[in-house]
Amino acid sequence: MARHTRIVVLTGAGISAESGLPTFRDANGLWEGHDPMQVATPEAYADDPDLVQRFYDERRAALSRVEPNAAHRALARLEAELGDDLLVVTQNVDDLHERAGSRRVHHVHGRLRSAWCTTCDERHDWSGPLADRPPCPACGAATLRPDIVWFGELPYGMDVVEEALEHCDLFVSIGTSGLVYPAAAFVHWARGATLELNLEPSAGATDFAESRTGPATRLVPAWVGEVLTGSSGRGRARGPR
Ligand code: BJW
Ligand code: ZN
Repeated sequence: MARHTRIVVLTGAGISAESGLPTFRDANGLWEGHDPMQVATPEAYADDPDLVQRFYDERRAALSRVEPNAAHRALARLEAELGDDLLVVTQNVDDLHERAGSRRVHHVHGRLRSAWCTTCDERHDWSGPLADRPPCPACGAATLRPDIVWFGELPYGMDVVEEALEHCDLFVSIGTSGLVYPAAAFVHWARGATLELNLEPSAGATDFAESRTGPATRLVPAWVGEVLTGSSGRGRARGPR
């Protein structure tokens, strides 16, 4: 394995699909007749907070019924070898990377298992429902909302992501449609080689130097194996566009 290889991995809903969590934009993606993209907005929360809370309560509850898959576990294995030279940036709000053993995981769109009090601005680890309006453990106000980044809100820790992308040798995007910004632009911010792993080519597939198609549970362990054995396939260097 090449020494001093710094890798940034971006993951999206596709990496958790084979664990049983639905992606956002797949064919039968309606929730109680609503498009999830319409529910995951500050406007929807202002109009119908109960509906939005139930949407996230159900997804938080679903986490205890699913397990990390071979793709999550392969990334944890890679971190065990690379340590600080690997950063997983995830758009996912599930906790499957952590449960697979990854520690360097940065959730740009927040976490289902966190609640944010809009009165005192504290965040609390949270595993139960929020629709029944529990009091904030810090200030007592019944103003806890899902700690999730909705459209129009600022993703978390973009400074950390920018810094990592500026200094990486390889950027790998796994299971994301490339339709939501700023994550869709990370491939342009990355300094090194670029590689996409997806079930089918994403909207931005041609922006990557190399793109491989197939299920994450097959592609990710295979790619991690290549990195760990030092064989080819760490993602080709970016060529002229
Ligand atoms: C498999 C697989 C298998 C399946 N194996 N692969 C006009 C132009 C440009 C930008 C904008 C615009 N108008 C507004 C914007 C900005 C907006 C945006 O991007 N809108 C677009 C719709 C155009 N973005 C924002 O508002 C963001 N904030 C922002 O921009 O702030 C300003 C700013 C930022 C930074 C610097 C300066 C200023 C916030 C975005 C928040 C997104 N929130 C959501 C919901 C909350 C989380 C939740 O409820 O879970 O995040 S939306 C939803 O999309 C969710 C996801 O994280 C995100 C990405 O989806 P993802 O993961 O890609 O899933 P899918 O379903 O789309 O794709 C699945 C993929 O997996 C597919 O490709 C499949 O092929 C693949 N797949 N099975 C491998 N087995
Ligand atoms: Zn509070």
